[in-house]
Amino acid sequence: MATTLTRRQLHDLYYFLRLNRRVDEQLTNFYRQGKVVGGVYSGTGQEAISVGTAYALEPEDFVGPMIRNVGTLLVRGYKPRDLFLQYMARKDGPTGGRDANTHFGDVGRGVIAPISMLGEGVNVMAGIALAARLRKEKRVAVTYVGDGAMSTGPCHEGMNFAAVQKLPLLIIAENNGWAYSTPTEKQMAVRDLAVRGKAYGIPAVIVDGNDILKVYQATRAAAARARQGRGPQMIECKTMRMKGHAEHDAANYVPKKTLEEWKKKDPILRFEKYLTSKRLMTAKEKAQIEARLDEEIRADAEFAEASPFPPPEGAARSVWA
Ligand SMILES: Cc1ncc(C[n+]2csc(CCOP(=O)(O)OP(=O)(O)O)c2C)c(N)n1
Ligand SMILES: [Mg+2]
Repeated sequence: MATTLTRRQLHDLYYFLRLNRRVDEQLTNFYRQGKVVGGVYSGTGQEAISVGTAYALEPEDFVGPMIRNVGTLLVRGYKPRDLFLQYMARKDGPTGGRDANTHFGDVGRGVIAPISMLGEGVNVMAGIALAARLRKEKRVAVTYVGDGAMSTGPCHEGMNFAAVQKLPLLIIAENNGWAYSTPTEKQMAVRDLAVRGKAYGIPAVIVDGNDILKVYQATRAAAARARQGRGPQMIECKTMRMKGHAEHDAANYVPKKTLEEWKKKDPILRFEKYLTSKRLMTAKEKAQIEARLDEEIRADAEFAEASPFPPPEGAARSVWA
């Protein structure tokens, strides 16, 4: 795992991985306490993809995170409280209680809100990349696509368009083995999502999505190529969805053995082992990071729970049609 990251940056990566996991855990607690409006979709087991890709970008780049990419939002400056408020549909949240999961964004932070119709995010982010080029801005746009989302027509239209137009689009294909209860082998006749990128003329690499340094390095390299005008780039990240589709889904259709095998490849434990074995993080430093997380999660959970629900008379505000 050769790397040019500084010790400080490595600790940053570890912090964001743990923050991502801790936010998901807190959201699960809120869900079980009946405080969440709707469902909770976690990125457990896939944190290295969200954090590693987002951390490798420049501030002017645009990301289009999907529901499991809370780590991307955190790296982009959103706070745990934003997620807590949002999932509990509170007034002080990013959508003021109008949406109850991650359908929010902020152009100022380069975050484009997800689109629920799977595959369409590719087109939207291709459009962002096109806009950047027309304005002669050196921005890269990043779209996250699941194995299931990659089966949709819009995804293929977007990939082809980006390839023909040579847009600075990064396609992060998250191959986590499942699309709800459908395993990838019932989803597609090829083994790798990467071949689909190549079929459209998009250079594609496959990385271990549970190895944050590999994800980071692949993203840095791909973003640099895209920035140089070499067109869209694809990174297929092999990983595993470690929970059900959402909290309501116990995922009894996933073989226990598969889960046990993937548990050993947990991206956070692996990175922690790497850092400690290479003496890049001491036990004391690790404890300090965890103490900081304890405090952040506690304070933000408290803040979110104290936030009121939005007033009913404001329900029609921002409704255009
Ligand atoms: C066009 C479309 N069809 C179906 C759905 C319902 N749906 C939401 S998430 C999901 C599974 C997505 O699987 P994948 O793309 O692999 O992402 P993952 O959940 O594994 O992160 C489905 C079928 C949808 N949102 N959009
Ligand atoms: Mg999937």
